[in-house]
Amino acid sequence: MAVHKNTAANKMIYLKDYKQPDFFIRHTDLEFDIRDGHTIVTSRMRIDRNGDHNRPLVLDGEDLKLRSVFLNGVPLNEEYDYTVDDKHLSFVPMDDSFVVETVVKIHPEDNTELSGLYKSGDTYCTQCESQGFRRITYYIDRPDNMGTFTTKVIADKDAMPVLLSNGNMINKGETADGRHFTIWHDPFPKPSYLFALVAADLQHIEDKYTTQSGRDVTLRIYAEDKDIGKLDFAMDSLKKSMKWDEDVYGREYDLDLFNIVAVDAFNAGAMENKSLNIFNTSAVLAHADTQTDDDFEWVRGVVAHEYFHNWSGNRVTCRDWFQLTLKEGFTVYRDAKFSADMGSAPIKRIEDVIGLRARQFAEDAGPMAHPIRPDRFENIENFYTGTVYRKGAEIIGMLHSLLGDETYRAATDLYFDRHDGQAVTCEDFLACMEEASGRDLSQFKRWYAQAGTPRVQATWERKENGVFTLTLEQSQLPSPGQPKKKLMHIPVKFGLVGPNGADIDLDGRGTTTAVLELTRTKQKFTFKNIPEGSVPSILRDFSAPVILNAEYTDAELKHLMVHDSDGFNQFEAGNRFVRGYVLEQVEQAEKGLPTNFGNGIIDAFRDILNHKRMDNGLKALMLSLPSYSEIAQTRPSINPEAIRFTLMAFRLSIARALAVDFVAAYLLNHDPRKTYSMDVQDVGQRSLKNTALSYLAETNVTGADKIVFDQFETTNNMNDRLSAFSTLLKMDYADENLKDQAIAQFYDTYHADPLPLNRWFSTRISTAGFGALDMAKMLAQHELFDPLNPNSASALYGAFAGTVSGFHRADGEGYKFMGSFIADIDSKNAHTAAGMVGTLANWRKYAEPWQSQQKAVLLDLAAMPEQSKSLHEKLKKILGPDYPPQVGAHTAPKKTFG
Ligand code: HT7
Ligand code: ZN
Repeated sequence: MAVHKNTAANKMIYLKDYKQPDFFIRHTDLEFDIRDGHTIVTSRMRIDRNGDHNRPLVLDGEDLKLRSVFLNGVPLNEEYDYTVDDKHLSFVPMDDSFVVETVVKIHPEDNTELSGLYKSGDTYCTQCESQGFRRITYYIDRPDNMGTFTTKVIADKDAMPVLLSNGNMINKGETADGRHFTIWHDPFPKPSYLFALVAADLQHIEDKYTTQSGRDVTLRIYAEDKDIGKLDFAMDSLKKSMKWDEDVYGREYDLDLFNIVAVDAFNAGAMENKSLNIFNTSAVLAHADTQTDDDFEWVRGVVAHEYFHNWSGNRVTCRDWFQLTLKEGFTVYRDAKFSADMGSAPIKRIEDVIGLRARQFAEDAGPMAHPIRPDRFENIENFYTGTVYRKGAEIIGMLHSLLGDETYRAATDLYFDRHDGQAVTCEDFLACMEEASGRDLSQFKRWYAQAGTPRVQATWERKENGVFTLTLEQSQLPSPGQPKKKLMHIPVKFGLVGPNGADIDLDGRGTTTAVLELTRTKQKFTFKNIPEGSVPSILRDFSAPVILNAEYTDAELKHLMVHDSDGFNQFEAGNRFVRGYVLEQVEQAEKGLPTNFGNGIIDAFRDILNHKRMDNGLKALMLSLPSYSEIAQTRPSINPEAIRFTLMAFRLSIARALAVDFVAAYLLNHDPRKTYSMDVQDVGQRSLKNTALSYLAETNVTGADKIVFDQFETTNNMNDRLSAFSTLLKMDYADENLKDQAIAQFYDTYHADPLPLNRWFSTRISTAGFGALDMAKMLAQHELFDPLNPNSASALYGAFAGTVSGFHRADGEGYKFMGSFIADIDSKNAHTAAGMVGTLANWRKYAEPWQSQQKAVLLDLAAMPEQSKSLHEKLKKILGPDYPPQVGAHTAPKKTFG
């Protein structure tokens, strides 16, 4: 049954209060007896006192039915020997080393939180990060308590032929009553959050990898029988990741077996449990018939990410949850570089920066802003954020830029070697960076403690004698709890693009990109012998997570768009150019004045489309408009309707003006007979072709709907099918019969396959325009919609939140619809509820009536008599001073234990 938490009991936890655990659990023998309707978990823990004290042993536990406790083999009695409440089991041990055995009963079948041991369909699986292990058995459930584990899993042989846990299988057999068991031993001491177990009826594919030192590793990926043909890409990605980590970081895999298991119901993308990664099916299944190019890239990235955690996270783990970015920021950085090496580096970088700006910058500018290493939290589950992950990765990238390739590698070698087997802090990581480089990083460390996005203003001056002076100036707005900001250490990669389009030698020694270090409020950088007409390319490769303001002329931006050798800045020049035009027009629309886009921007788009040397993938990115979120962030008071209208009008004027060019680009790049591959050129070609098609569909060119429908019907891959499906449903001028046919055909083909079915849900909502709310309401009643499955919930409600004309309706009904979902789901899956409430986080930035309507929904949620800890903490932050004081002072009904 779902658990309602007592919000009044929420307690703030501070980094400064960190103390080592009073006891360490050195080894744990676990036994899981999985029965229909319940599981009995027996745990024998070998425990040592840490230091000289007589404080009690306090074990964490949640939703457990305690059956018995033994100390050194002697049963303990609740009345005299131990105390137990709904969070802890504790007693005072006399010995310095002792053995505790507990037996508990749990109900995985009723676990809708998907934390601890739960069932995804017929598969039993676990999710223990960050505090799920305490929902399996009593334990010192914190990352600095590391020990070895031996795990016995007993279950019905026919229903669950596959029984897995961490490490190596050391025994298996049958029980006297005809069931079967396996026993696993993991020799690497680990925290409980890395524990995993799977009991299921699954099939697998198998491969082998020989490590650089010559050890053979068996690789297996498990999935339901129906999905077994969709695992090859993940296996290939795994092998490539293993090789890449050896080549680039010198890190080798350390066990004989590496398992991945795919499950349908999962609260995140995947989990890096030691040698038994558990994956959301959306992050492992990849097939041309059912997944898009983006899905394939997501699979490649997540497989790599979880594999890389074996070193950045598992072998070297976090001392406490405040240090989460130590493993997550670092690992995101590692997986991003891997993906860049496997595909197109500039495109990967551009996509990551688009994502960073849309989500992390918005988070950093709102009530949820926090440093990459927060110094306080109520519930760590709320800190798996864009800031900890994505901004955390940017900070590692900046260190890499400052240290250079060789020194960065020496520093990571030092970190892994020095801290192997330990639970450490961000300071430990930075100490290795300092030691290997001999640099003082004390100012740089502020990136770990300071929230918010710094701004950099760039101005420049050219003198007739060829001297070029760049002035950089930094500033930062206050963020919640941090009214005054300190100066940051910002690496700014810089180049000059000469009048002929070639990079200028900046120092007479062939340097074309320099890393300028901005550490003071204002600094000048001077370059000599710079030819007239050279254009500065600032913040190449987006070398720091900052907002760069630079007063470029349109001509300078066009020069960079066409010639910059840095792919990111080539994109950025186009983006800056378009953003300028869009913002001007949004201001017009806000005042109720007509919009007008002029010819300059149309010509720029034509130049991009017809550019002879530009990569197709880059063209497609440059032809897409800035997102709603990107524009919204720049507005002092957000009027969603003005932004939506402007973006729509802008797309339409481009589509009309360049209709002929888009037809040509489509025909040139559309080849329905081509075999599907994830080759970079092919991905770029599909991307450009589908962008052209979507523009084309905005016009009433005769027969455009037939072209789109034809692609939908005849293509050999989901990428093009879904793109055509979405384009067709959005078309104002399409034959309604064609739309109905496509909707029915898509559903008939994929309704039994949850991942493409989710696309059917989300696409119908995102293409419904002003009908988005009615569509979402209708689909929420669909028999195949499952709000308890996070993928399904996000396909419907996540897609709905992205619809400006549905979610941000002027009558507030969109917000109410979201609010009632959050209220319903919170008692069943707090993770989903707390995630969805983020869609209302920036309510204060909205103009009226949107602001009051969002606030009303938030206040209703805050007034609920019971909220999960996660939702409660978020509501308090989001509402800030408007959080009603009486709420949260209530006491939830006391849970009866046992
Ligand atoms: N380290 C993993 C985090 C994770 C997680 C966190 C909260 C709730 C559910 C979760 N599932 C996995 C994923 C990763 O970053 O690799
Ligand atoms: Zn991770």
